[in-house]
Amino acid sequence: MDHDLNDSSNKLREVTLPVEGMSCASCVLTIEKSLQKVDGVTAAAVNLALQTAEVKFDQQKAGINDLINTINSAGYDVPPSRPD
Ligand SMILES: [Cu+2]
Repeated sequence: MDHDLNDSSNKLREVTLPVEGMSCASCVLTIEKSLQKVDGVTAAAVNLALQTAEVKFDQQKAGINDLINTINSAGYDVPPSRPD
């Protein structure tokens, strides 16, 4: 039988990333749509007031670097922050 150390409930991870450079609702939409296109991302919610992006993703398909790269490609910065 399989002894899988990766509990399936741990595959999904949720992170909140700081995002710099957003100024309006369309920035929010741009980032949300970009993140939602990333393979493994199941949900993305960007908060303009807090300047954050809350992302749920499958850790077997995507990593935090993928999320940061995606935000960067959309034209916004993710400043280095406290881990998690
Ligand atoms: Cu904008």
